[in-house]
Amino acid sequence: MQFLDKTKIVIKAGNGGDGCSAFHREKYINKGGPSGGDGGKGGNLVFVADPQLSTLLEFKYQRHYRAPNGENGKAELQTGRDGEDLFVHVPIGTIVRDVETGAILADMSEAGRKKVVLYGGRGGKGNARFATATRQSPEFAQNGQRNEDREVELELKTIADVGIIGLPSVGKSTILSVLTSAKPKIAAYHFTTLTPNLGVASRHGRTFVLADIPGLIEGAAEGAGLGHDFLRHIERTRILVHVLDISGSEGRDPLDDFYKINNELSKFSDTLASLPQIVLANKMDLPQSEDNLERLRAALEPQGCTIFPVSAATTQGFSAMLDCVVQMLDILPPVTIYEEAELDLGPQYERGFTIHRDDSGAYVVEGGDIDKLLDTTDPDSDVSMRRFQQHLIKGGVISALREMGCKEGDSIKLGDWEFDFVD
Ligand SMILES: Nc1nc2c(ncn2[C@@H]2O[C@H](COP(=O)(O)OP(=O)(O)OP(=O)(O)O)[C@@H](O)[C@H]2O)c(=O)[nH]1
Ligand SMILES: [Mg+2]
Repeated sequence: MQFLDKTKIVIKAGNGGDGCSAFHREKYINKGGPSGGDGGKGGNLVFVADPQLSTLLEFKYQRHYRAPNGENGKAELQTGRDGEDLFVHVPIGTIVRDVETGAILADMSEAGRKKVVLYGGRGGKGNARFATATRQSPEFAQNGQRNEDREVELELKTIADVGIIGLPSVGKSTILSVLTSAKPKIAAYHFTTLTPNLGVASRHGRTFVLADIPGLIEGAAEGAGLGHDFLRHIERTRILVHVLDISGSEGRDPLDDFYKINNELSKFSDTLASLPQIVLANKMDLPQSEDNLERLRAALEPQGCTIFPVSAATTQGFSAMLDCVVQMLDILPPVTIYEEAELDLGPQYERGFTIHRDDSGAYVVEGGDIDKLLDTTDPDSDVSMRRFQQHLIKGGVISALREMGCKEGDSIKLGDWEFDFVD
């Protein structure tokens, strides 16, 4: 099975549909009242935490997610249809981060949760809306609000109560299979487990989720073995179960193993290093295990470490460990959920504008006032363009240009538009 736990995609909410500029027509009536309908709202971009999914793999193949635009308004006061919301399904535990700002937009940690991450643009008003007592035939309509592509990073950080860690082949997956109904691959070679496995355990009617990850080896932080990338999947657990091959069946000293793994944990993150840990001395059915257990106890128990001797092969010793885990979960804080940034409600125009001259000598006018004006101007309509000019005058842009020495025929740039200054 392929697996992917970090990737970037591009998302966009739908644009608002443009308002329509039209006049009511009827036989024998030359020009009726303004009848242009409003544009529809653009679709929202919504993330959904889907329990059916366990990898971000599909996002490697489809990278663009754009919600449909609102329909333009039509004649006879017909409002354009709203764009439908686009639902992007992600595995539980996926964090959505804005690439440009690094802000967390969503933490999809609860099954079934829906979160609007980008709002669709509002539709433009049709010319019918602009009719007033003195302006009975407005020929302009408003453009819908435009949205832009945004790049977001998806990161899957599994949510589980208990993380199972240890060197390869110490029996982590076997233990998961003993405690839960999960059927992970188990074999007598290293790195049998290649991606995280989840399972649900229960004890006296209480249930909790266990995550079994690939084996770690010394130097994982520097990329040895499968590296330490999978450790992110146990950063959001509440207890670590550290599994040791207490028989030393592969010729290692279990106490050495214990220190090696903890060393790798601290290299990865403080979060991991400070999680409460219990030790499972596994493979107690094999020779040498009693002696090694004695030594382990003598070394670690004085430091406050709790050790449970078990055998996954004979399934013995797990009751005491399960009781302990359940008791600990009762008092430990819940799994970390990340704080989400304030929602982006589409373009929010800041007030004001600035003018500077570019290399070609053109006067470049920029700022929220200008963006808003450009977004709501329809360049194909004379009346809309006249309103645009009036706003430039009323808003002080023209006089500011004059003050900067702008003369008849000089070039002015507003967004994508370029024109000559006419005084
Ligand atoms: N004798 C004995 N063998 C065990 C015990 N637990 C696991 N094993 C064996 O140890 C080998 C490795 O078990 P896994 O559960 O695949 O080990 P793992 O820690 O998940 O290994 P990786 O996924 O490679 O990191 C298998 O051959 C198991 O049958 C045990 O309690 N006693
Ligand atoms: Mg395994």
